[in-house]
Amino acid sequence: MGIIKDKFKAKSEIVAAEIKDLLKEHGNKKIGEVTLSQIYQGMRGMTGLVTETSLLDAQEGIRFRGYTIPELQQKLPKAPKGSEPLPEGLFHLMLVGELPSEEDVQHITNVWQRRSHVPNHVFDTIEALPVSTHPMTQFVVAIMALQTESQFSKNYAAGMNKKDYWDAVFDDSMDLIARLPRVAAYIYRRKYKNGEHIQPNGLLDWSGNFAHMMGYDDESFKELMRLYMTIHADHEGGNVSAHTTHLVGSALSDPYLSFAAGMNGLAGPLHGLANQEVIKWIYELREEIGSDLPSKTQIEEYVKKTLTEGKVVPGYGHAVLRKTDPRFTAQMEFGKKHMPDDALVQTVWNIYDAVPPILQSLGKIKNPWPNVDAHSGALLVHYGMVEYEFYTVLFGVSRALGVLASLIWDRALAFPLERPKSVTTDLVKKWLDGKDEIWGD
Ligand code: HAX
Repeated sequence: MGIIKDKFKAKSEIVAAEIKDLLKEHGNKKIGEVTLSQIYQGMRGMTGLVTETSLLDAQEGIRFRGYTIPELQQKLPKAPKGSEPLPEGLFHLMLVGELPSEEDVQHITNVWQRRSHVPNHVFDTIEALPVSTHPMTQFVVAIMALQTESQFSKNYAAGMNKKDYWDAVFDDSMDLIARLPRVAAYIYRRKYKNGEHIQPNGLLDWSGNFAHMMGYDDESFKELMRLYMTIHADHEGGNVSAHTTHLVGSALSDPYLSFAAGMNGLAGPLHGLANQEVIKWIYELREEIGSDLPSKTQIEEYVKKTLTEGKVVPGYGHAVLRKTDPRFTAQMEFGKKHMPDDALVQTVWNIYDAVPPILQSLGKIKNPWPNVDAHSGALLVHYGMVEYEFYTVLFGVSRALGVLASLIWDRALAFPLERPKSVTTDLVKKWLDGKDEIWGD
């Protein structure tokens, strides 16, 4: 593992020194104001975290270390004869802040191949759950079962020096990323393919091997997995899965505990579970109207019905973005290239036509445009992966890349326990009446 670890160590020491100087000189500078609405309404737009791996712009979408998704598609190394980026390359970029060479990417593929062994007790733990258990629950339970392997918690118990935290978090994170595809594929084959498991192929890249273990050896599905694993990896630090992993990690919970916590957040329908909800919603729409290719008018009526029933239109809206998500666009491009005539994919595009004006007309929705989850399921269904309850697990495997790269940075930069201040409404009222001085201006 030397090469990537040494590179990270050198880089993080420079950044840690820069931050020290920066805080010494500017530590008391104010960075915006906090409003009452923000503390009651999900802290939108309140800057309160540092995440090095990526940055989200409301108008433009995500940039990973300064690079947009189309730029990554152009600049990151690809599989032989492939045209989508290898997520190993994105991980290198997020971790050390530099575009990788082909050799850098091969090195990471090799490291993850070498470290991918999953102990038997993890499979036994999954087997102890009813097959009907939601795949995300099985996934989180499996990650928790893997926690027996944490080097960080063993070293901590043995009295590790705080200077070495990052090193053990690095090792755990690499092991965990290496093992997740095997765990996720096991859950998929267990639940949907009669428990007929497929052994890993040690010659394939991380995503290609994941596709193979799930039972999809079509080269264009492997390409989809490479794109999918790249675009879902990170979305700066405030989203629920990233923030939770970071928060739990700040208590020095090891990477397994921290990542499992983040995955519990990803399993919520307003976050990662939206990718299953989108396909479920389209299937229900198709069933209701009795056609595989609903017209724009039929879609519009169904959207209005969804809203009247007090439900959200899954795959639309975002807490930060105010434009079509570039991750949606990247998947749309993939669809146009590989399956332009697919009825479900066309339906996703027709929904894209129909939904934004309706959401906009309500006047309260800040972003009527599609997010990443509006498109992903339809591409998977095209290749026969119809089991939509599994989709959030795919998202989770990818998300590990970003949140664990960030967790390594958190420990290398010696970020402390995260503990913001909370208040009661009673205190807010007293403050508004000018009666409380503890929380004044
Ligand atoms: N359908 C119906 N109503 C919506 C909506 C949608 N797609 N998006 C927002 N709204 C509603 C909100 O529920 C809120 O209603 P109330 O005032 O009645 O509570 C109002 O519009 C204002 O919300 P907002 O400020 O525009 O959006 P938020 O920042 O509060 O929420 C969400 C952002 C993503 C949670 C929201 O847009 C939503 O629920 N979308 C549908 C679920 C979804 O696709 N989630 C995935 C998001 C991306 C992601 O994390 N992927 O993993």
